[in-house]
Amino acid sequence: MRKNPWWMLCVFSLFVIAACDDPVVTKDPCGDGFLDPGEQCDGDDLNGESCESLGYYIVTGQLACSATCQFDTSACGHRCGDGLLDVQEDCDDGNDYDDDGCSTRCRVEEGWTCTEDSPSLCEEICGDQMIVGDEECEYGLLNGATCESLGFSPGELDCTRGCTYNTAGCGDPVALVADHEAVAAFDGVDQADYAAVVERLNIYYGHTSHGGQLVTGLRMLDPLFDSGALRLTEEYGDLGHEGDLTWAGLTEAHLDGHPGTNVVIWSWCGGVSDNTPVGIQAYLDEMERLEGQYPDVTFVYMTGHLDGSGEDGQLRTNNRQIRDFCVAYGKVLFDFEDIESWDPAGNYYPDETDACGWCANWCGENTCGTCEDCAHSHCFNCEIKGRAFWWLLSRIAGS
Ligand SMILES: [Ca+2]
Ligand SMILES: [Ca+2]
Ligand SMILES: [Ca+2]
Ligand SMILES: [Ca+2]
Repeated sequence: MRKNPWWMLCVFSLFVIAACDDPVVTKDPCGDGFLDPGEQCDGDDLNGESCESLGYYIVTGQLACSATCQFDTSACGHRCGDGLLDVQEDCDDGNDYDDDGCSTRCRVEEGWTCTEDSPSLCEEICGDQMIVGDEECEYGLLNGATCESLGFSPGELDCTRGCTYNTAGCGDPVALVADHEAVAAFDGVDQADYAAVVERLNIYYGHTSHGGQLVTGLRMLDPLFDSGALRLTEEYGDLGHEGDLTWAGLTEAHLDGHPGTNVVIWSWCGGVSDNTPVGIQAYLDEMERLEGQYPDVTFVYMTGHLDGSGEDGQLRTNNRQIRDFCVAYGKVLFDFEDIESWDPAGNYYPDETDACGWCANWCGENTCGTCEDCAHSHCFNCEIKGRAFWWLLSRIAGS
C-alpha cells in the first residue's frame, strides 16, 4: 500500500516542532520518591522521622506522608506545642519556644501563670519579685533603670503595682540635642556604639537636598564607620512650608507598612526661613501627635539651615521656637542651624549662610576629610553633619 506523503509530512513536522521547540517540562517533584526542597517526605521516604521523633505522644503510631509530601501525623495523637492541652502537659500555648510562660516541654515557667485552656494563655505574675516577659520592674527591683537612663532629670524612680516604671518622682524629661557640641563628641563614638546603632536602629529619613547633607556626611565617615550597614530608608520630601503636613501622611504610611522602623527623621529645605510661629507650631504639634500614635518610635526634630538673615532674622526666631519646645518637653533634636553656626575652634558665625563660608577658611588652615559633593555647601559642612548624626544615633541606640 502506498503511504500518504502528506500524512507523513505532518507527523514529521510535529517531531521537528517538538525537537526545535522543546518545552521545559515542569514535573511535580512530589511523588517521585525522592526528597526535594520543600518536601517533608515523599512516599515511603519519611526522612528518618517517626511519630516519636517528632514529639507526638502515640509513639507507636504510624507516621505517613500526604499527597502533597507533608507529614501526615493523624495516627500520632497530640504533642506539646499543638495548642491542645493534653494530660501530659501543664500548659500548651501552641508554640515551640521558651520564655513566654509555657516552655517547649509544656511546663509553666517560673514567674508566670498559664490557664488550662487549649491553647493556654500565660501572663507574668506581677508582685513575685521576678522580672519576666513584658514586666519592666517589680517592687524595689528596677532592673538597672534610673530616672536618667529613662530620659528624665534625676529623681526617685519607682515601680507601679502593674510592674511598669513610675516616673512621677523623676525630674522633667531631658532633651537629647545634637548641636555643634555633638560634632566634637563624635570623637567618643566607638565601634561598640556603631554596632549598637546598626543592630538596634531602623531609620526612616525624609529629606531633600539640604537634609542630604547628613547622608553625605555619613558617607564621608565611612573609613571609620561603614554607613552601608545602617538600616536607613530615605524618603524624598521635606517638612515643607507654613504648616504643610504632607510628611506626616508619608510617615504614617511608612510606619504602618514597616513596623520594625524605630527612628523617624524629617529635615527642612528652606521651610523655616519663610515660616510663621503658627506654621512652626503646626509642625511641632504634628510631631507630638505622631509620638503619641507610635510610642515605640523615636521622632527626631530638626531646625532649619542658615540663610544669612542673622541673629534677629525670621529663621533664628523660628528655630528658637523649635529648640525651646524640644528642650521644654524632652524631645530629640538635630540642631541643623547650630551645627553649621560654629567652627571646631568654637568661633560663632551668626550671619553665615548655608554655603558655610567659614568651612573653606577652616579647611584652608586645618586638615579636613576627603571631600564629597555636598549639597548647597562646602564638604566640611557635610562632614560635621555626619559627625553629629553618628553621635545622635549612638545616643538613641542607648549605648
Ligand atoms: Ca520528591
Ligand atoms: Ca498539646
Ligand atoms: Ca511557649
Ligand atoms: Ca513578676
